[in-house]
Amino acid sequence: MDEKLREVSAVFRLPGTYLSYESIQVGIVNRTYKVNFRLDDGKEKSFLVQNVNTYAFRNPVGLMNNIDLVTEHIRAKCPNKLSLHFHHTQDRKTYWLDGSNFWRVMNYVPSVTYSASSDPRILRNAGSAFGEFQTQLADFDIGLLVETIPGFHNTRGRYESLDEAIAQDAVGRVSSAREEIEYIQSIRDRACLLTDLGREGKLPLRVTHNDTKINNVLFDAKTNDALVVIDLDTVMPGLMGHDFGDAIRFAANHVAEDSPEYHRVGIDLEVFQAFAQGFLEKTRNTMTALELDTLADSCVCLTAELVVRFLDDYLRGDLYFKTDYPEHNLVRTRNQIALCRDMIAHLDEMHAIIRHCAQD
Ligand code: GN1
Ligand code: MG
Repeated sequence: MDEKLREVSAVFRLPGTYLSYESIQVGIVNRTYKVNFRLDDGKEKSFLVQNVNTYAFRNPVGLMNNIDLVTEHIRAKCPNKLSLHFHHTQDRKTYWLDGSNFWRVMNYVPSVTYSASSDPRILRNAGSAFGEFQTQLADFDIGLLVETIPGFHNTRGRYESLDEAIAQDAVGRVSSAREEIEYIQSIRDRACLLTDLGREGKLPLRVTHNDTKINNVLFDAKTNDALVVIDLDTVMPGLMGHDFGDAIRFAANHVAEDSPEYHRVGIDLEVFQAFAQGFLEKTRNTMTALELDTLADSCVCLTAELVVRFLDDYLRGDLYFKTDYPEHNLVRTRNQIALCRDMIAHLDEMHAIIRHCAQD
């Protein structure tokens, strides 16, 4: 890897002398490395090198164009806030295509990230950061964006893909996932609520982030203020509930999404409330009544969608998500099913919390 990263660093004309690299273990689609350099003045500086997964992102050039437009829009609005900065190659591109490998390089922002936290302030700040991200892009022309993954949050489409994977049983795993298949099929209509309302034109299309895991917010290590929202690969036209629901699915689970301790899986309502407070503080003035009424349901929709995606990938032989062991996607599936069940059991409380936060 060392040789490759030296080569990529040279293509992006990074300054100074290459010292070392570290793999960053966050994210289960792209591959990320921190490369460390010694500058001419003796100081050390780091950069983030990413190998974009072109199996997931079929149009990486369009994706980079989306990111350029969106970051430019946010920079123009908030010139004093930290924003993502991509390095250019000699021919002024923000990417380098090396055979089938798609590379890009960003400035490394000294910061901390959390894959989980029970500190209400951190959760509130994360909610506020994602809420603000949406409001900053409220006047952005949706027509300029390409869909980096067509049908990304089309839950009905995700179910159709799952149906196909079950019918094909390409790697002979269907028999090991009978119960999971049965459960996720039984909540199909509930899971597709957001998709259906969107299609019927009852929920407004907005520019959304679409991958709102809490570890996609960088925090100041000392103050825990949110610095910037990262991972803009899936910024596309979407629904408000996609961002809220996915964030809750990830951050408000008592355990990580791939934990096999299914009995501990469940929604932490304190975390839910703290995130909702931050998110609604920024968005409640622009939110429609139906968006607000379906915000709690969106958490179930997004969790069910991930069940469908993890299960689909398991049945197809782990083509999409990175896995560390053969049952990894099945464990993720089971975990997210347990979360789905628990959310459904607590839905009334979730609705009440949302209503309360909207009035604050
Ligand atoms: C992927 O790789 P990462 O952490 O950015 C996925 C999300 C899933 C998530 C589940 C482009 O995100 O949609 O919610 O894994 N991103 C893509 O951990 O598919
Ligand atoms: Mg991502």
